[in-house]
Amino acid sequence: MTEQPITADLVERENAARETALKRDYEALGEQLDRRGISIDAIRDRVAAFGVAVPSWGVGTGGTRFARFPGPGEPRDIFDKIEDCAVIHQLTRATPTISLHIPWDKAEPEKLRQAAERFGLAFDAMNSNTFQDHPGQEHSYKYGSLSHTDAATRRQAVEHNLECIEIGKTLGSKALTVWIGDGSNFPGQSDFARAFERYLSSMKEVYAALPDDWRLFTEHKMYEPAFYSTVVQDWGTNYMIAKELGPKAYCLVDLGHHAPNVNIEMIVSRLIQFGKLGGFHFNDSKYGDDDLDTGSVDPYRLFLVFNELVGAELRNVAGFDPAHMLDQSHNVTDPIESLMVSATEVTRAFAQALLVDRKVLADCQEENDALMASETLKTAFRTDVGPILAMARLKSGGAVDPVVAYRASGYRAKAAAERPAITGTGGGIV
Ligand code: LRH
Ligand code: MN
Ligand code: MN
Repeated sequence: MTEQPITADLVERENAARETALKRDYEALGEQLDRRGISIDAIRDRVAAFGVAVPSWGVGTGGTRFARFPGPGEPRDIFDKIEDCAVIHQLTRATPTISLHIPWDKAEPEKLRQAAERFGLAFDAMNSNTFQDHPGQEHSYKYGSLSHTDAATRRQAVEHNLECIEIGKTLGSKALTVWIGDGSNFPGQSDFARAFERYLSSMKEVYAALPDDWRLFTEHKMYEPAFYSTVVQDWGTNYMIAKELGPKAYCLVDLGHHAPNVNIEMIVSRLIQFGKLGGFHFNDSKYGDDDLDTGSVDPYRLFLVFNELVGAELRNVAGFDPAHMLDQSHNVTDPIESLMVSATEVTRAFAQALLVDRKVLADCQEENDALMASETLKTAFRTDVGPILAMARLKSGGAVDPVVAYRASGYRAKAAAERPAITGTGGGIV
């Protein structure tokens, strides 16, 4: 029997207050979709089966390099984080997995596994961290990690990745995500080609240690912490890495890691076409790697990404199985609320993309009818799929309105009573 952090009574009570209105809204939308030849129940069931992973590092309050303003009831350790993740999944039914970051989440693997199992949760991709120095490590990553000029530092970074795989094996994870901050701040500081060669040869060692049923995700990012050049800076380099390493290597697309105005949905399409799309870190941004809540700034872009994903699925693209993960930093909100809303936004984009009339769209493309092609997408995007998402949650035992139910539960106040307050600190959160 899996445990739930919030009492079932509370959720039922909150749902009962909303059920009648929801059923009416669902019926009205069902009728509308029926006229468009779409079965609302079929969309609801697809949504109910959809999951996005919560980043363990997202449930604590984030910060910038200037300051961090912690909220009440901050998780003290990974076990508190797992409990917060359980709240998110209990109410949204959309986040059955957690993505761990090592060594931030380091604990006895078997205990981690049991803690998640207690709430019916599992683990998504493991994340390694060679972009910071950690207590007790011998060599510094100040000048790089997997691409460092010093062989001993590279070895240490490789070993860390191997350790992440080992921990992940116990946890039932099936993927390792590698993001490095390696790069340079001055023209001339680093030899681009030699740094990339060193990176590739380190990554070949990591790749060689992957179990047969694992995938390796490399995550590119244009800049930051390095501000002049970055070793794995864009999707082109990322694609070369995945090609060079082999069939278990794929590219991870973090929505915040691109140059401004880059057409991310087109990058997604290219990676799908050439069989190298591994997965996503969902978030939103206005300027750079802002790690804002998914869908909070540009929900249309999120929809356009999902439009590519649903299109690929309908084309039955061989081996197409991207991992969906959130990667956000919550500086001014309750992280649990932000993550619940963000998970909902991901499912919303998925549901909207399922509504695209693909036959009409393909015809418009053939006929070069630019305006109607765009309108076809907009028709799907403008459909308020809220009742579908709420009904999917209700049917799966979640909350019709997760944020309202969460606030009514008093979970944060209870957590604050159990978890001692953390005072504000300097920045340093990635
Ligand atoms: C880098 C990044 C990467 C890290 C996470 C904390 O900006 O997106 O995925 O692992 O942030
Ligand atoms: Mn990321
Ligand atoms: Mn990032």
